[in-house]
Amino acid sequence: MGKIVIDPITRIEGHLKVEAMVEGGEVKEARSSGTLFRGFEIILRGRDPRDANRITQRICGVCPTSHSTAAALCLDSAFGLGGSIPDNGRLIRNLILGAAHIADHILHFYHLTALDYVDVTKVAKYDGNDTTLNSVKDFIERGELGPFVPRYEGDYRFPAEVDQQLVGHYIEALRMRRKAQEMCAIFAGKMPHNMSIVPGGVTEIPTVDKIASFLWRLNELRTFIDNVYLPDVLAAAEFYSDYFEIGAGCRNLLSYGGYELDGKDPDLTRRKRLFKQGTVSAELKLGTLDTGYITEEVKHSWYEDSTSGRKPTQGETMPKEGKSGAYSWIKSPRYDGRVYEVGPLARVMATYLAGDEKVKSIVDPALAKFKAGPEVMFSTLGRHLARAVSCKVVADTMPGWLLELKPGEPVYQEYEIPEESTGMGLVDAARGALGHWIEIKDKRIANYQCVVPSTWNMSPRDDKDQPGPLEQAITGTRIKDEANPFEIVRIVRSFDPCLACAIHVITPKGRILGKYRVS
Ligand code: NFE
Ligand code: MG
Repeated sequence: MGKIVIDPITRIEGHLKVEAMVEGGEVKEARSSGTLFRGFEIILRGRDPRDANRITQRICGVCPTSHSTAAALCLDSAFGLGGSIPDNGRLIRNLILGAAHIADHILHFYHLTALDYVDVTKVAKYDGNDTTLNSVKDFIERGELGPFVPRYEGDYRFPAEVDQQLVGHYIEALRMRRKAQEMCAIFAGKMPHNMSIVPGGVTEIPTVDKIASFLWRLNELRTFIDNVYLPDVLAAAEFYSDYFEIGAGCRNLLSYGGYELDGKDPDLTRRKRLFKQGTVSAELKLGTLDTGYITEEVKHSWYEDSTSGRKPTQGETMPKEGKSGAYSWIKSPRYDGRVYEVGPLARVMATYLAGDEKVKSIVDPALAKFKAGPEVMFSTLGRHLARAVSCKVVADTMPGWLLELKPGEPVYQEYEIPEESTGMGLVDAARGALGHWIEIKDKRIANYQCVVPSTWNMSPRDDKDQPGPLEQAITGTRIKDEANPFEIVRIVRSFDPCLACAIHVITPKGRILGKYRVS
């Protein structure tokens, strides 16, 4: 058996190593390792509970908005505010999170994953007047191809003019991301780490001026999503349609849903949301979400075994570097003892199976184009398509939220920090189900636990030795050339991994824990 080691995987967030054992050109076994230890749950202990909202945002520069949303929901519930956030506060939270997700999905498709399918060197043959493409051509002629190389050489299949067009979209997408970040900042105070989302609501008030500033940017982004992003994903699906059959993984999906539609139900697992909460099985059956089934296991992670299998409410983060049999700093979250994938695929499929007309009206025609049914969504391409659908659904819903805002009405609900309490915040981050849990004693944080999307997806084997979602997705893949395993990186990137989030724990002394080879 040959062994492929990709360390680190580039064009993702953070330090991920993937090992694949290959025999007869097929991956027989895979291992996903988070190789950098960090420490936020430990940092939070003993602090004012409100600090959770500021500090957990620093877990990650890509998805701080999701962490502050989860923290605010967690603190709302701990402070007895669940179901009583003023409508303006609820809507502004939705708008900030939606803008962040749009920026994030565009970032992932164009700047992280598209280069697995697009051959940038074809711009060398460009002979038109587009100044952007001509400047890329100049770079190619000078041999300055970063950040497009180094890369594993893919089996690039687009005709040259489609490749050229996609490189133009890569550059255009940078401008689009900026617009989306500006939208966030209008109601978030600043980006990337917002100042506005707080327990009780938000601190930013709506004005006609802010609504108009937000709306014209949103309109531009919606035009880009409809005319560029979604068509580009469908073009990738057309030329690389075999990736509807590659990288399926565990075929269990878990969604916390997201975007409060009325915010009234204190139970977050039942609250009315744009994207639905639930589980999705391989048979495409929708199940109800019960957070009592969530545990984190650490048999193969560098943490004390005595902490394994606990629910997040009792969770502890006790590092044990060098533990035998372990190979990752990522824990293994499990649901009812089984392996679940989270992400746009989970939230889109949960919402689709709940019969949502808007989601069906995008997914069904897209699949009809390929004469395929919803079962093909369990795949590399299915993840990309679901991400674009998720992006479009949020963007198309946001103008309605803007128009519901009522300048002059409250954005925030007063509260007192309780002596003792517990709380839970659940929301789908861009990369999937994100949960925060708090225990408060003497008005301070006694325990805080984050169970994060990439922790689910990149998890190593669990206490029953079941491989994690990414490990399962890679296993069974056919590899054409072991020295150039582009099939593996395509699957890995379809999950949009974020290792900063997945581990959320740094050594205080900044000690070197591993050496990395860039390939
Ligand atoms: Ni650091 Fe994160 C998102 C969260 S991911 S990107 O989206 O929460 O695992
Ligand atoms: Mg955690």
